[in-house]
Amino acid sequence: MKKLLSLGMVLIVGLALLLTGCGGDKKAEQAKPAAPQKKVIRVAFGLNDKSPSFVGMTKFKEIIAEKSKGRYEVQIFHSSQLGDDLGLMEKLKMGTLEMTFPSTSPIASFDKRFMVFDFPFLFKNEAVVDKVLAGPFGQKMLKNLSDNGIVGLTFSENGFRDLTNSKREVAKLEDFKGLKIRTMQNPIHLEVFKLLGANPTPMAFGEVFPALQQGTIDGQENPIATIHANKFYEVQKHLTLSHHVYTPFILMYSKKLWDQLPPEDQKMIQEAAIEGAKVTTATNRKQAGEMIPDLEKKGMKIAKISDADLAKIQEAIKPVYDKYKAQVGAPLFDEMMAEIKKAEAAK
Ligand code: KDG
Repeated sequence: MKKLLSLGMVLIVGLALLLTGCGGDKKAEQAKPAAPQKKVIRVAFGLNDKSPSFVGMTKFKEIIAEKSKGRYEVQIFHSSQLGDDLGLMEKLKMGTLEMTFPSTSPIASFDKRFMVFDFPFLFKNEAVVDKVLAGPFGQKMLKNLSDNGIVGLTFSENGFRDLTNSKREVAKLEDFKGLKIRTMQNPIHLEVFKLLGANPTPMAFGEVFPALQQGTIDGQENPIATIHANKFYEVQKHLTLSHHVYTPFILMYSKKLWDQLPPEDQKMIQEAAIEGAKVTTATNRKQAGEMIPDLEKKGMKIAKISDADLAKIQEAIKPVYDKYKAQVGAPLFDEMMAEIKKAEAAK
């Protein structure tokens, strides 16, 4: 009987070991190195998933997945899901977010040197923009960001900005009078619209559509692709092809988090960012041309500014140059103007 009992015990213990995967195998499993944790790069921004930037960031995500062989995963947060430009840059400085890409204009809130891009009618065309941003001046501006806990990876394109409003056609200086225009959070942009006789108000991008819809503001200004992607045509009848300022985007990384990355990964991320930015820029330029007829089809009335009216507008906003040149730093301003002249002269 005793023998039978102990045989039964042996059988039960054996069965239990089999079911739990056996002591020996378990040890082997524990000894196996744990699969390396996927590193996450979160990139957050204000524009939506129809924007050229979303297309560019999707390319960035694909390149990172391929080049890192799955070690890194890029997560995209569009439409101000994680906050507005100023809040996102704060997160980068604190090291609680990896990447964002504001226009250069809100960067002025903590570094006035970046207002150098905000003077109106600086760049004649995209070829000049490309030369200046890729040249020594542009590269120096990217490096300047490191004074603020941010790594400037590369320029990308927001683009030439055009004006929309719900009140009337704007094609002459007098037409700006009293219009409540939303601007980016930047003193030069505010001053320009004041000098034109409008009533400007700064606002984060995420608040613009509801403010236009509710009529707290009459108009706003942004590149064609954004006007289209964000359906501003649903609440704005008038579009003026003013091209009054060009704003670059800067793809940026938190310096705190960047400094923790191995150099080969830094190189991979920077190269992927440059490729992503190229896709954004090409998409933006394609859309800028293609989407004007569609905006017209959707009911927008398109106005152009004649050369004579443009001269009057430019005269009215001249004081902004004297007022802000010193704040930006006269040598920096002069350096950029020299680069622009050089780029304009180059074939
Ligand atoms: O994602 C970037 C946007 O938030 C942004 O900078 C858009 O040009 C812009 C604006 O008008 O705020």
